[in-house]
Amino acid sequence: MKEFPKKFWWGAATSGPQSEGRFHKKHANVFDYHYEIEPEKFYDQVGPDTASNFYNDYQNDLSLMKKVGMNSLRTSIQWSRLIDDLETNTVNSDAVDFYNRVIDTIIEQGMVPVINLHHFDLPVELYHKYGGWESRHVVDLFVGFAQKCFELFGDRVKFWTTHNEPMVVVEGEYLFQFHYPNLVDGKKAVQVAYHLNLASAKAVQAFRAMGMSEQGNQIGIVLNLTPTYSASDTEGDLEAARIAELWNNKMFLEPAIWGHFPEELEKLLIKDGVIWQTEAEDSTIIAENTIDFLGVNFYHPNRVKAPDVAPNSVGSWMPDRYYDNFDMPGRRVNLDRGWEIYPEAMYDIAINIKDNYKNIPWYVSENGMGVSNEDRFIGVNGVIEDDYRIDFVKEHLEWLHKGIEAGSNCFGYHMWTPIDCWSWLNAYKNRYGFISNNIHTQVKTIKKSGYWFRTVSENNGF
Ligand code: BGP
Repeated sequence: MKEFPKKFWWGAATSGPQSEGRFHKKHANVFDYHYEIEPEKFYDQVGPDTASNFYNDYQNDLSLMKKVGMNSLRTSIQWSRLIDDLETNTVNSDAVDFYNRVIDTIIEQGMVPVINLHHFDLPVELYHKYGGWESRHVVDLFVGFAQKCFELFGDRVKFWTTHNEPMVVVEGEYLFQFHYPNLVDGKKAVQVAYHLNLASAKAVQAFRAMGMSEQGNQIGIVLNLTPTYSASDTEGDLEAARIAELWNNKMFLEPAIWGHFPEELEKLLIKDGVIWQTEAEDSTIIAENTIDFLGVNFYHPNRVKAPDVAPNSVGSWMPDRYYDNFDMPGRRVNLDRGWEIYPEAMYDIAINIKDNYKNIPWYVSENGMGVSNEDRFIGVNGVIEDDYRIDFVKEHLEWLHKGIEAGSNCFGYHMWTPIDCWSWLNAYKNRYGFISNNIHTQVKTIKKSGYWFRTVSENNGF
């Protein structure tokens, strides 16, 4: 029996834009807008309009979550729903009412609500008017939105996070063209990464200035800590891995926990002429407003090798001039999503946090397996028999457990996701939930993994 620490969070994560549906929303976020202009880019042309209908179905959804043994749930408040006037931060009363009902119901169902503030869902007007996260003004507007959330819901929500996977915003929007506005602009990407860090620190500052910590509340950030493994021990491959790690992980992890950017990264960006613009007070704000706890999303490792082409080749600046992806022969893969399965990384993450990041309290804020066409696994009783998901979670939990035994301060494990939800460009192609969702009827049914998770949660281990 692998027993986990007392009061361990057994739960799952979703987000507003992926679960609620667009109902009654005044503003469009970048995804709502992208779907409006290019629906063909989305799998089967399914957009975020209905998503998993959480806006209408939240009571039933939350009671199903309770049934699969969840004692905690992360979702997000949509900026594009809560705020009516994006400049002055007046709130939308229907939205306040909706989020109040959601938070109250989560608590009534015996789950700890964890509320995230930004899950890739910038109101698109702020991109069109100001260039979104390229602009300091947007940083300040975000802080205003965050303050409203703390003020309205901080009496009941004890755990807050500023961003979910901010690096995905940088990469999707500014480097590799998988999120609107699909730019390829290394210099802007660097500035956006800086502003997202600044926005997080400023939101933490506002949180503390409002006395949230005195009320026993905590604030953190959710990062996709994809550990980097070099293809070999040659100097070139190790160097590639070091720089990939600096860019992908330390860019957000070091400011969040140590209060400053990694010196080596700053030097590299200066040498390449792409360093961010700052203002005098920023470094103090970042230094003084580090996080209380960390959320770690982990799906797959990142394997790299020395680049085939020399980094000083002629062309526009991209961070991956310093490393190429390495497809390790013989790796295990979830072919539906194309991601390598490497549960040992859970242990490496746990030890990295323990040894290099103050052994800060942290939890696995997302882990999971997106599988297509799960109807092929429906058993005689009508339940999806997703044994592959149970095996996947077990293996990850085993390695996590070893990390905890070695002293890492992990306090929970959240699956992506409770109920099959809408997943950006992939829409409903890959399903991750403990609970399936028929997107035509919105009928939701617990999968075998959901029943299994309930026993794990009840036994605090397996
Ligand atoms: C994470 C995001 C989630 C979710 C998940 C699954 O990066 O935080 O929002 O989407 O990945 O990935 P995908 O939807 O791309 O399959």
